[in-house]
Amino acid sequence: MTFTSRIAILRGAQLAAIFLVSLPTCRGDDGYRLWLKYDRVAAAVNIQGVLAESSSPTIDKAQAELVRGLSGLLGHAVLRVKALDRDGIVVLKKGPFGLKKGGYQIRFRTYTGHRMFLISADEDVGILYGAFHFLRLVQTGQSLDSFDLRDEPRIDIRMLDHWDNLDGSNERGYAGKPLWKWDQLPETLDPRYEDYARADASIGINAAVLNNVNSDSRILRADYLKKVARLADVFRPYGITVYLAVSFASPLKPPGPEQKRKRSGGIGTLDTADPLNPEVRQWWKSKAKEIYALIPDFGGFLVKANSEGMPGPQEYHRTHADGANMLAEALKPYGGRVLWRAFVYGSKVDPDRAKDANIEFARLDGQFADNAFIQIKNGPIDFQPREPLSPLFVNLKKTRMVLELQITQEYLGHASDLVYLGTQFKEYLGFDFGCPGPGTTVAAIIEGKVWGLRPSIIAGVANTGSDRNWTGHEFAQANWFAFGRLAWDPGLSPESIADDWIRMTLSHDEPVVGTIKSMMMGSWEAAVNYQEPLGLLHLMRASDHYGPAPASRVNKYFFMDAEGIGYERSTGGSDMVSQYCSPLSDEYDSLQAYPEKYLLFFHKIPWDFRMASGRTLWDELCWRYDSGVGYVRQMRKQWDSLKGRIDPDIQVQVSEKLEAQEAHAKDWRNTCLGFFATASRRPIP
Ligand code: GCW
Repeated sequence: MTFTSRIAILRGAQLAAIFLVSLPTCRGDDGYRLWLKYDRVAAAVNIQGVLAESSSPTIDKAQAELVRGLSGLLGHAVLRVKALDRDGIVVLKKGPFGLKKGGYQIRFRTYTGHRMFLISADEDVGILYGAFHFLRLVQTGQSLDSFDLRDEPRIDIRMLDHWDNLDGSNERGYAGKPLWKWDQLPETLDPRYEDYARADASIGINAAVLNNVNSDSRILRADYLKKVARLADVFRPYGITVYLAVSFASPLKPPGPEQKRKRSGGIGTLDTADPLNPEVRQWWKSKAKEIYALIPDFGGFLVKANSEGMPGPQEYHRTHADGANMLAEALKPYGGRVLWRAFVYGSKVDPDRAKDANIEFARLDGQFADNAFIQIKNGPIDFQPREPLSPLFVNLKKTRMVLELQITQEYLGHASDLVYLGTQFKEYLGFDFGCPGPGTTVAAIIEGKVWGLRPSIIAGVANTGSDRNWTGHEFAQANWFAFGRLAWDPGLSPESIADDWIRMTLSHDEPVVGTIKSMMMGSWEAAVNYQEPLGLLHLMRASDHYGPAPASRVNKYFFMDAEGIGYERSTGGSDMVSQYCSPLSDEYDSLQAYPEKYLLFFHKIPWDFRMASGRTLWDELCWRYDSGVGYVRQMRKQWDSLKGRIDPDIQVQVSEKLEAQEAHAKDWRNTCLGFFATASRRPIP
């Protein structure tokens, strides 16, 4: 299979030759190389060698990546060189240039008579990121004569949270087993660890929580810490800092056989985990000391406390702040951080689950140590297909926050549905609360621009696993990619990110790129429509969160009767709207200037309510479900039209998945509308 692609045009003669040729694609692609495919591209630029002015583990990796990548992309050997003695050398240069950590410049220059590319940064890791950016420019065929850019990350810590368990399983993972082979560590290193680090670094990810937030306290045992240290050694040259999710019960004695729930036991010798108990505090301090002796740049702890059965300070009548601050104190001497999750709910706090996290945490604002962060999921419930943003983002004004997004498709069709999440991440990051003033977007808050609190952190629950293609679905790779790119720069457009990913992963052929991009761009909206449109929630099967299983007309998430459907969270209902600030609270309270996408999240609406489209709510629901199915059908046609123009193996795999997705979407539509019809008693048009 061959195709012609024209990916770059040299404007002006200032650059050495770039010319266009037809090239074959690589056949039988197994997806392992992700977007770092360094197959020959149709454009050639005169690059002969890579010169590193200084050496360090990270700069050496940058140089090696450039040599490997450029040799593949250009189809001739690009060498490590020691002198700038000819044209076409990429020079890696360390500053100071006044760039922030991770930032870099890429410039085209003439130096001592030779034309060269300069990648410069103040820190080694900036050179590595610059190298990956340079490769991306070549790989995506961008015009090289405009190589004069300066790029810096807008968010300081860009983190993946792996929900990987120690027993070889992973929570909400759909791509095989966890990446880390705990039973083989620390003796044996899977080469995949380094490839994981390369992939992360290529999109600017610089932190990883290695284990599940439903943490097994054994992760803090000396034998496991050695395994963690070995992984940290692999990741360090790639600028990735390791964090661990820890159990609040860790200082307790191990669980006895009579304790059914393993989570209530620890690895220590104590009978309490009370955060105000001096022995407990000392236990954590000693543990921190032990960790930092092995991993000097250890990032810190992520904690899920008093949530879904995980232990926490409330068991000892202490607050989340007491718990977080105790850990913060233990980590402080070493520069470590505590990321304390706000994902808490329970009928004791408020019957409306959506209110719980805000009630529990807003009242503690100002009480957290300066190295303690509250990690907040985008929505107030969970990672539902679409949710309004959590009000906590504007109610914590004196507390550092982490935005937690979900890359793994727990509620969006696992690894079988093609759902591009770049658009979702962008919608959430760009959401403007409008108070204390316009421009109070989630991104601005997280970046520290609103309340002035740094460092800034964003986390994404990873979708990686042991599957050969890392993410189960080829297109789920794009979600990992998009997360990293948006974490680096929330200002990027999801469309341009998709464009890069397609060109790096699937094809340079313009019509092919256009078709795939158009499939991706509407795919999240379509999945929302065929699963839970207009702010509906939790209609999926309770166990695995896959497929429709609406159970009862009156439940925790919505009510439905002959009158209508939805959850009344207005001032006349649970009053959750008052957790937002004005003008948003008024908007959500009213039915007028109403964003329809959240309509049924905030209100119970009569079936005959007139929607913006002119349709009644009932007809709109039917229309939305059906349009979601229609979109998938359309994606199938679009994908089929690409036969022969993309790698045949990937074509077949994705084609099969799209077929299953259409069946999945139809199942959602038919099941949900059938269920709603039992209350609406209206025909499905
Ligand atoms: O939505 C729930 C998931 C759990 C997950 C939890 C959380 C890791 O169903 O599997 O546990 O969220 O985020 O803690």
